Amino acid sequence: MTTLVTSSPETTELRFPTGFRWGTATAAYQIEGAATEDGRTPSIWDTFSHTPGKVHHGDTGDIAADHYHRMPEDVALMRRLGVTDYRFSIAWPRVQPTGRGPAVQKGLDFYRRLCDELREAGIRPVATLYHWDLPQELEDTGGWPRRETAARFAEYAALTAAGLGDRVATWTTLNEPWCAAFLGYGNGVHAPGRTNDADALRAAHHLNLAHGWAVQALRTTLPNAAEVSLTLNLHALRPLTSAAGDLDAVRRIDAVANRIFLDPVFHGRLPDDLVRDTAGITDWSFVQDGDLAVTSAPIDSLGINYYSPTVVAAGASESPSPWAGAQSHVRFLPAPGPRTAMDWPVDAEGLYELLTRLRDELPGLPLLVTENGAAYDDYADPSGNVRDPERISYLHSHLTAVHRAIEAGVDVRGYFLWSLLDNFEWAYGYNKRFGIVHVDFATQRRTPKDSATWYGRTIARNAVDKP
Ligand code: IFM
Repeated sequence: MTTLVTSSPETTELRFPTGFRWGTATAAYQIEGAATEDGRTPSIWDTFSHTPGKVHHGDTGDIAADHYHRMPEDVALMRRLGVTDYRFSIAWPRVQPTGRGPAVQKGLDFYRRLCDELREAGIRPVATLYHWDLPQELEDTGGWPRRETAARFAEYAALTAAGLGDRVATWTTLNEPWCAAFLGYGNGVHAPGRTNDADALRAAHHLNLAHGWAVQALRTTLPNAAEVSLTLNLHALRPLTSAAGDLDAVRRIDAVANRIFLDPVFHGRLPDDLVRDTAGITDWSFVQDGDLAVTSAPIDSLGINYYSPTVVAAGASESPSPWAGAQSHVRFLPAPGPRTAMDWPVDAEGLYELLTRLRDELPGLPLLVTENGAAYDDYADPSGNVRDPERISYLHSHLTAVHRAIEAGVDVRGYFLWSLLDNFEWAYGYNKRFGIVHVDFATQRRTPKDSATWYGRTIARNAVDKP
């Protein structure tokens, strides 16, 4: 663990450990654009966003923040912020169009140039192999509910590691497999938009398997020093009351949202209660002998994406839901407090709860907060400034929670702010702005918001003010 330099009663600041990694995060489909350039083929998100009624306003990622053409400008923005790390994702349909065959050199070259630009700026490249842009051809042959897709992913991981292994410091296999499985195949609000609980559970298992096979491929291909990781959007769950029914609601959602990934990946098992709760949907016979040894291949760190907590109680919620069987036993309630433009409650305590849970459950495993941030209705005022005091307050409270977790003995190695740029926010299109840099999508003009200045100062101090 890094040395903790912490706060004393007299100081007015909360200081982070020496060597703490300060980053920003983005994802390929949300910022790159250039959807048909240099051999890239459609992903499930191209198909989904071009399907009428799926994305707000009919927005697509065809152009997005045009990062594919403006990458050096965006790296220069990060250099000015002083970030130590940049978390980006690699577009599978750019590197291995259609999900089969050899890597396309032009696709790899874009990421080689990005890494070179980052290195030049003194920024460590942190790459995610899958942030939801499955090649459409692989969906057409069954998508994540099909086992073969996991094998395809391992091949793509090996090809990409062979092409970029000399440049990328940290490799993350998957981003938020819960969303890929349950929003993509459960309630269908994400691509590919399918609504079948059994498929969602199969997808979750095959994503775990894809992760495990990819870890094996990365270990074989990469230098020993490479860090291999996974990012989960774990749910910070609260019961409405301490009544048994509400506590059982927490258990059910914990099984289908958290332990469905944590148990196979870190403990080599499936949660018994998950298998029992979902018996009416599937018999889990798609889990083959040896799979759980694969899914639990050791990794070097775990990334946590956190935005807000979830309050649950006994009851029932609407279908289609992303909760595979739990929906008829659980209802979801609004958490109290202020809300972001996503209508998500602002509650940093949930991040502290998750981090301390992981300290106890996975002792010795370094953690990274790989996403945290907030959407607000930002705009450039007549003098060209973008004032976003609510975002600064959100970031401050969450960094305070991270600091408190470190003081409580959690080995948090870094924090990646979501997001560097305003971008394509999936089903919300360009209607939600998470960036600390404002993007005028009509002109692609970038304007750092007040929160960017605040974050830059935080990085330079390696500290935030005491609340
Ligand atoms: O924009 C997304 C990101 O792609 C994954 N995590 C949550 C973010 C905000 O919704």
